[in-house]
Amino acid sequence: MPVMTADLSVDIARKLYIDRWGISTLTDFTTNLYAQFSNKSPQLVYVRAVIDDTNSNWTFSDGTTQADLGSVDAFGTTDKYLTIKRAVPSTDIEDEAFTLKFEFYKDSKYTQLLDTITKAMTANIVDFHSSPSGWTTSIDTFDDGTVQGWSLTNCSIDSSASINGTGYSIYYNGGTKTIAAEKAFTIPSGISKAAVMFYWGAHTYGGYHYSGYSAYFKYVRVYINGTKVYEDYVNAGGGGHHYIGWYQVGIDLSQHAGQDVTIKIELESSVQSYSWCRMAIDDVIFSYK
Ligand SMILES: [Ca+2]
Repeated sequence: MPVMTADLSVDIARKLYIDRWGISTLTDFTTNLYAQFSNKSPQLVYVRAVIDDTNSNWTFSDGTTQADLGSVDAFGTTDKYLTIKRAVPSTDIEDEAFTLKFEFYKDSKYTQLLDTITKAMTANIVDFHSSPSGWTTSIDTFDDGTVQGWSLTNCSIDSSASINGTGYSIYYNGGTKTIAAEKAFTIPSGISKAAVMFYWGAHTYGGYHYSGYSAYFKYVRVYINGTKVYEDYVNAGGGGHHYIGWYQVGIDLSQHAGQDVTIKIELESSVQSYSWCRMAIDDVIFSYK
């Protein structure tokens, strides 16, 4: 007997942390969310995300409040990437609430609704570079030329890139590679907010003299104690030069109050012959209150 129900769940970080310093010159900014969907039913389902924000601050990157994300595999898990947008605030904002609703449909035309999951979100948009009051903040700038406690794989501290214009960053320049930086953080007990934020940037070059050769910056991933909690499928590049700029990622650690956690940041490139990808990580912010 076929049944018309689905057993669905979604993992998504519900507390957003954004360093206002890095977006202060923009009118609007976007931030990328990572959602891991699990579908324990034997049918393919289609997921639509809806932003419900009574203050109309947040939309998806195209300015709408609805995004059709495509299918979630049967008897399996599927990763989805959402980009949401807000006007840059002129002062720090904490605990700004909005709702993210996921609607699951039986059909690709999104007409037969099976299930709905609602997630209460909060956003903290704070200038962490200005020692915000109430927060305990440290920033690894690498500008002293040292690793500042980070263990590096396939990358090094280098003066070729730095978000301050002078100084150093974690850096790689070369062919196809996954680079990683790992460090342990102690999150005190009794705190209500905690996050690691960082900036990554990339510059790719595909050898244009050789048809079809290209270089791509592929993924940003973050792991807490070895478990992947964030992924962004960037997939930017191609032939010629592509300047991918600086972007920031914020990871909620508030659920780890009273614990030591290991954070691993991973960047992945895909490069063909006569091509390269330069990747950097800088200004890793650890803050809690
Ligand atoms: Ca730096």
